[in-house]
Amino acid sequence: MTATIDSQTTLSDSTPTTHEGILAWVTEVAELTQPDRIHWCTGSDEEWAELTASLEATGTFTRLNPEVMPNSFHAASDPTDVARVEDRTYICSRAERDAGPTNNWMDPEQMKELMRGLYAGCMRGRTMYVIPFVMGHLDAEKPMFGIEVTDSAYVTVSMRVMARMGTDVLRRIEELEAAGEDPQWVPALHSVGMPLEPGQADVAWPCNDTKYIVQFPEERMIWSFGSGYGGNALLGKKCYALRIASVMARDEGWLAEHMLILKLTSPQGVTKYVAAAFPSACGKTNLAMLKPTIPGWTVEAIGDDIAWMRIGEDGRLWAVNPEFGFFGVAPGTNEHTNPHAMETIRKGNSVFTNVALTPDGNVWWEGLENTPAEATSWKGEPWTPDSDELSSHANSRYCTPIKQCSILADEYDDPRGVPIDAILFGGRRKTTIPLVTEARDWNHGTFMGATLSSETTAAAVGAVGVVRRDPMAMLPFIGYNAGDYFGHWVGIGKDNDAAKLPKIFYVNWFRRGEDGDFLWPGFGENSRVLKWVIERLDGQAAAVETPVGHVPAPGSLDIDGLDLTEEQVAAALAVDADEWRAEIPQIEEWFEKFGDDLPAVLWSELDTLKARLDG
Ligand code: SAT
Ligand code: MN
Repeated sequence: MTATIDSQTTLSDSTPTTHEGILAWVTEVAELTQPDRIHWCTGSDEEWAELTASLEATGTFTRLNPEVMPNSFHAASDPTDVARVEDRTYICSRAERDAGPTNNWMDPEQMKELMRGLYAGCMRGRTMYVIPFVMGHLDAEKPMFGIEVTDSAYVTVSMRVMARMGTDVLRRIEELEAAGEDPQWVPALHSVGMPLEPGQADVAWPCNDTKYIVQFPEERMIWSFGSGYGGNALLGKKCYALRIASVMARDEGWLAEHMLILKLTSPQGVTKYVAAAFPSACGKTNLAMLKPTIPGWTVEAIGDDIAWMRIGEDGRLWAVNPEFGFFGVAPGTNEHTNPHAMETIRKGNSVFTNVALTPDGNVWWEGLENTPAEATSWKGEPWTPDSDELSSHANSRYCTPIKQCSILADEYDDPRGVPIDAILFGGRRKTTIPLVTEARDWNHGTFMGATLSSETTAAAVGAVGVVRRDPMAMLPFIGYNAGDYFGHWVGIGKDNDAAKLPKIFYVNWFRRGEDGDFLWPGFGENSRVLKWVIERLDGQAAAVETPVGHVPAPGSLDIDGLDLTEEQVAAALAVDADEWRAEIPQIEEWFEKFGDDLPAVLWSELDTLKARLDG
């Protein structure tokens, strides 16, 4: 064993905690993984400066020109480590049925044995960083703590952007314990899986061909090995705030969802809060920071990826964003598609991964303005606009502090969150799904969510553009049996006052016409759809009933000043019975996967849909 807690004062410059459980776990991990050094993260600016400097020294980071992008860094991953690895992601519940048909499963003890083999000595030659973090607020009623142990400085730096972390978190855990409470914390172990032998030179992006992203739901524990990429390695994000939290939410009666949260204010000053679920790389960040094109409306951002929602004392559904930063898809982000993101990024303090580097020390990606005459591609190769290859990986990312967002709503800082008025489910579909449809009631909305489908994107390794069911945009993130998850959604509707719950809508910005072009301009123009949604809540906007729900009545969607004809709008809103009939067997096949675990009301909803299509 190379490093112990006892010797850590000589190995690390910071003071560890007195918390016995945390100390015991960190010691156990150090004994298994054998790092050269242990560093307890403080979260300070000095620590950031040291870590980013060390990442520059190993070639992982290139510092950007401070004049254009202050305190910011470019990183290029190993070309094989660019996205979430869903086929290497496991829910290791004790019983296989509890992982359900949508997750990979292995017996937890078998998985631990296998991974202990991988972890043995895996941090040799490296520093082990101990990152105390909290998802959500430090002063929440029940703060959601975690301790990530990682051998990656890149992960440590990124975690500082994405989560509240450092000494304050440790102190809060100790304080609660001293007060006689039993603060829970999620142990989250991460290794890139590339030990260094004495004298062996490091590489810019250490990783391992063998990858495992594993959640142990009953133990509320995460083990990740072999990847340095965001969703696989920043364990507070998808692994904790969605997979583990969804299990906690099931047990405790709340919801952990893959949703943005936004605040919308009408010209009359009426404020509403909207949560919206879309699969990865389908525009959540753009919608969260939308700049309305309709006069007098404003959007403020609260979150762009994850919403934790609880029924409040008033019977409404209250949502918080547990994150502290944005981990957005870079390509396509520009002054038109997301001016607020651009403004947020330009303030610096950001990490850019797998985008192109320009000769003047800035970053560039496909879709950004001011195409450079030459650049270095994410693969480190010379690139020009004539190159056959893209300059940036399709899943390249910016990692930026949320507090830099000038349209961040004040409510972001309120641990109670905001009461949600409307939930949107959305996917990326060329056909069939109208621009916007309102559910008849909670169960119908749950049916819409449970049957949500989308064309796959580059956010996960695998084929792109294939239609798959992605229930509530949570397919890769439900930490338990998805049949039970649907039951949990149905239960929220049953156990609460329907009048106080959000209304549910299904949207599709990505429908195309016969010419292959998008039928709807999207981005800022989506404010028109939000306006219709809000007006439906107080019964102001007109709708027509269709077999799949209520769609805007002709003339009720505000297209003032938009370069679209009524026919084009009608095409975006059309409900084509034949297209929907073709969808039925796919939904049946999807539902059959869940056997008896599928709530009966969802079969009833499907029967209702069939009857309405034929009626
Ligand atoms: O998984 S990440 O958080 O890295 C990005 C995504 O897929 O939403
Ligand atoms: Mn996401």
